[in-house]
Amino acid sequence: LLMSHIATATKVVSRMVAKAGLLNVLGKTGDTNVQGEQVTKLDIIANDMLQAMLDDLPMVAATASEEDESFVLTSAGAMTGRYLIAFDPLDGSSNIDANVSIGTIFSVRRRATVGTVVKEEDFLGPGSELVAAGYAVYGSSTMFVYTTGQGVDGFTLDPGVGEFVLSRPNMTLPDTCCCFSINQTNRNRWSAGTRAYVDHVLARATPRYAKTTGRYIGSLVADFHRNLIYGGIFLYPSDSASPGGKLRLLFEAQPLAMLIEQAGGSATDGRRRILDIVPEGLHARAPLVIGNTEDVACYGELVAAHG
Ligand code: AHM
Ligand code: MG
Repeated sequence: LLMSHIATATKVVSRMVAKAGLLNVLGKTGDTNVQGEQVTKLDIIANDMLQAMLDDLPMVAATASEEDESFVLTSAGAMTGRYLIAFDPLDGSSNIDANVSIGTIFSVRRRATVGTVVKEEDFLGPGSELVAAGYAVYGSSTMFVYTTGQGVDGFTLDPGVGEFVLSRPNMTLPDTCCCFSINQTNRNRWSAGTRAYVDHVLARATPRYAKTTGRYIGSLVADFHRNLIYGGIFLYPSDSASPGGKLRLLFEAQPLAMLIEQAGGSATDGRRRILDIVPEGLHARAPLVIGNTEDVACYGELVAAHG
């Protein structure tokens, strides 16, 4: 029931994204969010839609969003609900106005005690405690991909009937590093270890990287989805401008780390497994290195050697 409510919300967001150019919902609102980023009109629409779909579910106690400073109690389940939902309602929002793929990322956590008022700390467990995670990607088709800890399944939205149809059962990473994804304009801000790894890949001198190709969309969810299908590695490392990383631990890194591990891959911050990191706050950030285990490990070795 919970998955179907989240999936329904993503169907509505998918329709809004598809019609955005016709409905005067492109562009920015003029506000900045808790992250200090420009808020787009579709960010708000997607945020409101997810919150509304989860508000009347007695099993959900509260939701937390990348767009909101604090968590929000639901009307139906604030005291009794067993689950806490965290989401990035519209990831990749800088790409919206250019019709480039964007998406929604979510995670589900079971709270320790039911029947008490939800506290922020209830959200701040390691990702290893998640009971489900997933995303929708609004691309050339809309896909809904999720895990409940027993593998990863992908569903394609059939717009004719308005239903998600199982199109990629049991998704697993192919064992090739097809795609290499990093924003290389940040190079002069990287650590020596990150530069060493990027140079190693770009040299294409080892069998592993001989056929690797660079791919970077700038929508994490779309970059992740492509790499899950083709194999590869995505990196948003710490750099001198963002020493703690740019991406959000709760709203982006944790759910995608659960998915990648379920698909046979790994996610680290360069040194630690993402799912072991305890967030310091709802909007905590983390460096993210995610993809095939062999490649994530290779990055870790070069960071350990060079810093
Ligand atoms: P957001 O669109 O939810 O704010 O997410 C941040 C985005 C990610 O989707 C993407 O991976 C990253 O920021 C791109 O950052 P950059 O433009 O610095 O390469
Ligand atoms: Mg995001």
